[in-house]
Amino acid sequence: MIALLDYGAGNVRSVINALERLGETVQIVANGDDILQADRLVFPGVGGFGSMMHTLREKNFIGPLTAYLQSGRPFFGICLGLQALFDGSEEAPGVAGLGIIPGQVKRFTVDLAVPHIGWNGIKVRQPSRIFNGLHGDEKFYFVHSYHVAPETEEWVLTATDYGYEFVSAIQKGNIIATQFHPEKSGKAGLALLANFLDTTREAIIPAAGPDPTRLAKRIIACLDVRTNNLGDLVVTKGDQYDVRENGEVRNLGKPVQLAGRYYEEGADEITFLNITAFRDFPLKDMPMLKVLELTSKNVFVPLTIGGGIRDYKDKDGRLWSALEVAAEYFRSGADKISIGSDAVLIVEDVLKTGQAAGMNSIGQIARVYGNQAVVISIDPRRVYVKTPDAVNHHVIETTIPGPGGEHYCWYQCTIKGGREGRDVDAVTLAKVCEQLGAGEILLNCIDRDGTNRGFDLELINAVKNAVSIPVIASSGAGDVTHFHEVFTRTGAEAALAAGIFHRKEVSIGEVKKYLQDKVEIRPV
Ligand code: 1PR
Repeated sequence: MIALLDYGAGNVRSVINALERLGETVQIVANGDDILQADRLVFPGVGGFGSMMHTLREKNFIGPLTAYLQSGRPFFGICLGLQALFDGSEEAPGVAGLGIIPGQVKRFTVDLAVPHIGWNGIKVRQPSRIFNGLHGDEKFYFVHSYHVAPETEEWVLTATDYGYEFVSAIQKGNIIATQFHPEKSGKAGLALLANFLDTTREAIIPAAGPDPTRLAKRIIACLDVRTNNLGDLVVTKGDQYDVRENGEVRNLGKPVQLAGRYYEEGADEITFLNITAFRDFPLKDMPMLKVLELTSKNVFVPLTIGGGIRDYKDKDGRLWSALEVAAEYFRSGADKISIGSDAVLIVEDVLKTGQAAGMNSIGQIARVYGNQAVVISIDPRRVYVKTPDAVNHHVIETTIPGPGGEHYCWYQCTIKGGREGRDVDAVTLAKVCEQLGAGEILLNCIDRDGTNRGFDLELINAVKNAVSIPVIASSGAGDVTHFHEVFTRTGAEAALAAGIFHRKEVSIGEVKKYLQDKVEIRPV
């Protein structure tokens, strides 16, 4: 039995799944006494530092937690569960942390995308049992905008490079805490957690060690999901967003099985898009929640879910906020949610009124679950114009002339799965969403979707140059060289593909094999 401290702010499902996979029974801490009685305690932190400390105080957990930490019993903190051990954080000035390790939590000051999202390495500074069986060159999944800065080196367990070196794990006696998420770090992460659970294992320093460590470019498998004519939930795939063939919805497999296959093949993340949720209430019958629950039991890399995240009135007249819809997804195992149509409507509002409605879904969800949990999925298509000032939008000069020989175009955002074009361009949308609190952009392209012609590099560069959050390039991958192209000719942090993986034309392993030694990746 292992105790898990859940202060109700986010996705603890994946930590529970990882611990259960390792044969543990997990008891969720309900009160201070449960903490005091625990033999081993895991603390996965999510959300913001201020709200975390506030909730711990409100629930009267601070005293028991401090007593537990001073007792010498095994403790594993993850992400904010590491940051909580420090004196305070720039994220919430004036809010005291637990003060177990002297030092502060600081925001990244780097010329790189923040949050730091993805798979990065570790440089081991001390022997620890958690490294048993690791080579030392494994990568782990990070997602954070703040990092810890201890006053002394004494308890630094690992360091990682992102613009500069920061502390990525600490160990003080039996207290171990990592900035990265072992529960989302595939087999290496599970091995590390298994080592923590078995306190009899020997403390070692792994043989290899990268210096500097490098953030990997991510390869993401995307599953567009909807119900087919028979009422079954299937993975489908469109051709420029048209998912029907001879009147039938294309059926490329079952969501849970396909996600499992991509995990085994080495996908760095998996994204589910519920593509018809704009018209159906996404929580009705809850099939996607079931898909997430089942997938997250076997897939230990980050899961994103999109489709229908907006305020909604159900058939009984009950109003569901976008935050409530997202909360259901997080509870079922999602690590990030993606917002498509609603983001366009929010940005239209901002552009019209000069400010966002206080209750907008992007800001609301980011406040509770953290910016990194909010992805904006953009569905743009090219609109050609004759001159750069023909429209009041972000126009680019293009090397792919339009049907009338035009050398300029802008990228029009659409809603409802490409069915409705709106008067907002993709660059403006990305910029405004970043200001509203989004942590990442999933940049699709209707012109390229399903065509196998490669990514639209001009679109990706235009958006990437306008924002400082990570951009996931999507749509059009047709062979391994397209991944190399997108990573060397744009600044995209990740590349997403669907059709080539579903149709088994190229496997994720083959993509990674091709990129190995050319681009930093997480080896399979
Ligand atoms: O608007 O918040 O309800 O979210 C709906 C979500 O569903 C959006 O993220 C939108 O992109 C997605 N969506 C809606 N309709 C479709 C469709 O295809 N008819 N899928 C759709 C979008 C695009 C990619 C695809 C890549 C890679 N699919 O996700 O996987 O283009 O494909 P490829 O590698 O085969 O070229 P909301």
